[in-house]
Amino acid sequence: MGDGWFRFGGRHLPPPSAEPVLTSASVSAPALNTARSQALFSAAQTLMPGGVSSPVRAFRSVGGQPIVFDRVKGAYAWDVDGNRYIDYIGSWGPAICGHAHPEVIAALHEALDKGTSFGAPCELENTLAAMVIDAVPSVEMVRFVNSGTEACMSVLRLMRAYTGREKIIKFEGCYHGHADMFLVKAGSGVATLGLPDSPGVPRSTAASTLTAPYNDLEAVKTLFAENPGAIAGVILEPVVGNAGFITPEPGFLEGIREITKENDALLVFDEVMTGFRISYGGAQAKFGITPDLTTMGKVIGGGLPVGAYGGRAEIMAMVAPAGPMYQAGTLSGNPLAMTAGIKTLELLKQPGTYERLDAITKRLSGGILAAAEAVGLPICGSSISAMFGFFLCEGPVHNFEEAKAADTVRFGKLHRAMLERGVYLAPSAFEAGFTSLAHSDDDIDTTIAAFRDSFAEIA
Ligand code: HOZ
Repeated sequence: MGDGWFRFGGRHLPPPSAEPVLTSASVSAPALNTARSQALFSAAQTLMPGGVSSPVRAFRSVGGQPIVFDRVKGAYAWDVDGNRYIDYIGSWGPAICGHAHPEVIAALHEALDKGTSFGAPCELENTLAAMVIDAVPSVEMVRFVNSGTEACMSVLRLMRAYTGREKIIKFEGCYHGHADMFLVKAGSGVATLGLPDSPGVPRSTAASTLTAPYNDLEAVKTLFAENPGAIAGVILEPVVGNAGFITPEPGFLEGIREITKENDALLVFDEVMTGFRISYGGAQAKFGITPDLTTMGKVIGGGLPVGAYGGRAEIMAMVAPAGPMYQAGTLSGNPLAMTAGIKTLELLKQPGTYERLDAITKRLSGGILAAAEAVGLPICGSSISAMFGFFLCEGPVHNFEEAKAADTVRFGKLHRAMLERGVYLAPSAFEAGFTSLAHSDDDIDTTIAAFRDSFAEIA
């Protein structure tokens, strides 16, 4: 279903250097001065576990030390040593309009003067809720939370409350945040670090989470047959972005919809990554499959911490105070996050947005493929709208097992080679790439040229 191609304290630190702009790609890359990044990261490691606030960004699976960012704007990130990178992570998804979009920043300045958090209803919640309901087919009512993890753990409670059943099915390699019941064969950082399922998760909790390979309808049917009347529902990434980028096979999403209906179970699309990225209405609008419930995050917060879950009004009526299923949050629906989300969705709604995202991402992904093939490197990958990915293997890749067979050691070398040429890719073979409206044609060309030289270097 893809679009065609396979495939520390830091008390004494050096001052930032002048700004070398690493835009042009040449086979031998200019040496990257990251002295201040390294000093800061050494300091960070004495202050925070692994030196980071979230694992993947520690560069553990690609080698080398992480780059410490100073600022971001448009398609670019600048590190503390003054190096500029074309950024294909976009804060892991939110920056679809480009980092620090001037209209988002202006709206935030205005909102800031009214206060940072009300802990009381605010009109902006109505506005963003109405926009989400209008855009996302499955969503008739929505609850705002503060992260994708919160959205997914809340939706799971709702699945159980509504059905009176405890078990759920998730797919191997899919990542639905770090709540206990989802840390079973999980993607993202768990896959990146090659961790077994996390210590600290009660065995009894993990036992309620059944898993199946992605794109395998028969495995899902078998789980339902083996657990009659016990499965509350199925949760999945309709396009996987946390096991690398894996697309649903034709008929897979349709099949899951049918199986869940047949078993009176709920279907949940985790659209934390795909929501407002694959299309304005998310993957469900793109593929025409309507789940019962949807989780969101990233783009709907416009770069501020937000998550949301929503779905059929009858199910959402279970959520407190309308119903008995408890879920709450001090900062939920805060005016700054709502403001950034509203402005971001307004920008995305403008004509031509998704056509542009689709065109540049296709060109980028096609260019990556061709560059690898030109030097005889096995590669497979694809793109949908503003989301892309590739695996260094023959492919195609349909599930997590196949994704894990790709060459992750070579990916680490590629990551470093790209960094030295001024391109910042996700520091993991198990994360999707993200483009934005701020990426220019020149940025895409420069990136493809950097891939060409990097592949030549590592082949
Ligand atoms: N959950 C994100 C990746 N899918 C965050 C990664 C990080 O910042 O470590």
